[in-house]
Amino acid sequence: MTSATIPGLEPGSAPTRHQELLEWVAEVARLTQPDQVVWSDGSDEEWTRLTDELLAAGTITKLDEEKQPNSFAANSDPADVARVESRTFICSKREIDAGPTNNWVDPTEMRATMTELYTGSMRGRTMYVIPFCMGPLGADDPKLGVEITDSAYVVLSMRIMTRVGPAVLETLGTDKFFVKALHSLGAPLQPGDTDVPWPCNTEKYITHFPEDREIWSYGSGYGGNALLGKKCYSLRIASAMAHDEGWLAEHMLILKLISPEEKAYYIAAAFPSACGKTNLAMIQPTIPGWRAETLGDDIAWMRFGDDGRLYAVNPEFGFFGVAPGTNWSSNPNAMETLKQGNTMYTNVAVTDDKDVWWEGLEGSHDHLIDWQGKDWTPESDGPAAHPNSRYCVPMSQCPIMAPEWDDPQGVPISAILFGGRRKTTVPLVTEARDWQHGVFMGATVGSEQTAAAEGTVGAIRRDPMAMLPFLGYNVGDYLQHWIELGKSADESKLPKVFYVNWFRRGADKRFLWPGFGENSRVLKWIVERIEGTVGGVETPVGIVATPEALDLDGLDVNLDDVAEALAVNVDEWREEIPSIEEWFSFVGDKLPTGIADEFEALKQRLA
Ligand code: SAT
Ligand code: MN
Repeated sequence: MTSATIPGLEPGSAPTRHQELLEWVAEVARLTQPDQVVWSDGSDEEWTRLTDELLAAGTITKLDEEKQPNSFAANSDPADVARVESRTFICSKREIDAGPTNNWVDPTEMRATMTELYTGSMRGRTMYVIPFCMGPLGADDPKLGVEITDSAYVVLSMRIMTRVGPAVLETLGTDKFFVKALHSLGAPLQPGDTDVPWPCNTEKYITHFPEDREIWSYGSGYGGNALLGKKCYSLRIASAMAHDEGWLAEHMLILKLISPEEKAYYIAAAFPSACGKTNLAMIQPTIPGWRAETLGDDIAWMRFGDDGRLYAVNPEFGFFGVAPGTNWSSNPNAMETLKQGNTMYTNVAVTDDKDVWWEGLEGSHDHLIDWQGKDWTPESDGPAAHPNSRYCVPMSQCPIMAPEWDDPQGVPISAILFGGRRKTTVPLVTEARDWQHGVFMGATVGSEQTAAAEGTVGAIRRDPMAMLPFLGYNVGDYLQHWIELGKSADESKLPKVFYVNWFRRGADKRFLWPGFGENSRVLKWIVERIEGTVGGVETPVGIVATPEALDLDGLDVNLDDVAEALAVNVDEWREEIPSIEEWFSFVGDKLPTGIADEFEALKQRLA
């Protein structure tokens, strides 16, 4: 088929006059050779048409309309269930600019390899063109993108996760810049072939060209590999943009905490995966009079406002949350969000009456259809839901969404929290002495590996600012960028930085701190530190709360446990030194002097 004969490519048929976009769409269609080109408009009609198609293809199951209105459950290929870090590439022109934490291939070589893979890769399929915007469309400098994909599941998920629809094309006009995000499942169909429910390819590439602000993805249909507005654009490409333009693209939730005096504090927090980021984003405080609202659970874009404060915007439009462990007690607000419907679940289990279930959800079932579409009973071997099964749901449905979540101005951040999952050593909450010390804390974020990720369970993986898999450039340059932003700002207006660890355990392996909603007690201490109304103790690692300074009213907890959760044990910290040393030598020559200085000072304080 020549491009002239691909339906949807006829001159004048596209809903835009943006020349560069039209040329790119035609070029990709000539390369990938789809049966037709369809421009996505994000409409309800499109949602119905595509969900009907995926129902017929066996990709998704319609859930019970009463229990899960307008919602569906998809099962992926069992080999396509998560982001693939080993197949994720930062193809900067120079290898040094990708840094030691990323896979790098020369961009010319990568483009050649992938161009070959894309040749004819959409045969027998529809090529969708999805104009989208990360962050509010009304921003001064809206961050636009266009994803081309041959997956209807991606079209549906992008409608939930990003701002789509005719207003995006309008904003694009005839010449506005946009990020080109190309995605193909790599599963062409020959005439007469029958399709599989979840097409993908065993060969996968998740590739970024940071200087060109382009994303090329091939072979996977799942999550961050395929919904290119999320980690690919809003973290990897955006972090490179942010470095050049003087702002921050971070793997952070945004939380609004409201005191009994009705004063609002905005908090951004970065944690590696499996540390309860979504639960904290939707926390229900247990202390009387305190309330919380949310603005986001995964990504924050932060820039200084005219008043010198750091303002955060969530670029996303939906939640793509891990299902297992989510329930009415760990995260009632997520459960309420899902109850509203309009949700695309992936790799959860489905009950006989077409509701969803996953490990950790209330209720038990004698029979389920598991994430691989097989019969499941409590006697079955594996879990019913995949550990990385997800819900994809519009953010606007969350009952505690802060009204200002969609404000292009963003919200002024008072505190930045870093944290990880640590059984020992790291206190429940530590305040950084100043910005540079806070950047050092972020640079050394470490978390014990859980079973859900690659690597040895229990080993500590260093994950700077929880950005390890999401940096679009050299980690040393990234840390330097953080330091410089702090230097350029009015120190008194900078957010205070804290390090939290909800996961410390006693000698008998018990958690020392109850976590979940009770974490509001730690948040209260943080707010009081911001206000300067509460004390803390200077320790070699920073300013730590005392049990007396924490509001423990009504909490059924052993005071010794709290003291142990807050303890700074110098011997444990000395043991921490070699592991930080190893991480910094991996970062290499680009480790900022400021960070090396902080490390030296810490060693001296521990000596
Ligand atoms: O698959 S995603 O990258 O979107 C989610 C995650 O891994 O955090
Ligand atoms: Mn994330």
